[in-house]
Amino acid sequence: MAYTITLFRGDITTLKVDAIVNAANRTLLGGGGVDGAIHRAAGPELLEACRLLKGCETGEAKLTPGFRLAASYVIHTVGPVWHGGKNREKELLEQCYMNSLELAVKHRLSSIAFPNISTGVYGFPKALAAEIAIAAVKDFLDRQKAKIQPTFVLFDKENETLYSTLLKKK
Ligand code: AR6
Repeated sequence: MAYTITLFRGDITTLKVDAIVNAANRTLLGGGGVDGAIHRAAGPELLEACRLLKGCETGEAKLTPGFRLAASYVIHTVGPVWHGGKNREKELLEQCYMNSLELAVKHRLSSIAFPNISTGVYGFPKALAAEIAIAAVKDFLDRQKAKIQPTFVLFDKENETLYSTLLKKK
């Protein structure tokens, strides 16, 4: 295995990795939660760069520079809103992780940090989201020759417990 999954409890905007992933909305024009924190830390240039992207579909991902962040890039992805689980939510969440990693490969990045996409305002059940996130990242990286080190950023205790339990099991 060419990668090690790291867990980090805290604020994603402090991480010095090649790319941090933003849990954005389809406009890519900012919002609350982790999106708001990333835009505040990166500075107004990030919003200008996002405007040029003309939005992003759910499950897809787009890249900008990191501007004032310690991270070189921000990969913006749009998680699904949880509507009970029968609207392709699981598949779309998986695609957020896969498409973000695909962009990391394309840009030859060697480290990436993910927030717990969709588990805040978008209401995705945390335990299910954690399983999907870990499985998607492992599945992608197991098939990938390029060496990319992934970090899951856990902002709350519940997610920290979920991720550390799931990673111990596997
Ligand atoms: N660092 C790491 N994780 C964080 C941070 C931070 N600074 N702040 C919050 N989280 P959310 P969503 C965690 O709501 O559910 C925005 O308004 C948070 O605890 O940020 O995908 C967008 O513009 C949770 O575990 O994103 C969209 O409109 C996780 O990040 C919408 O929210 C995701 O919570 C997207 O909703």
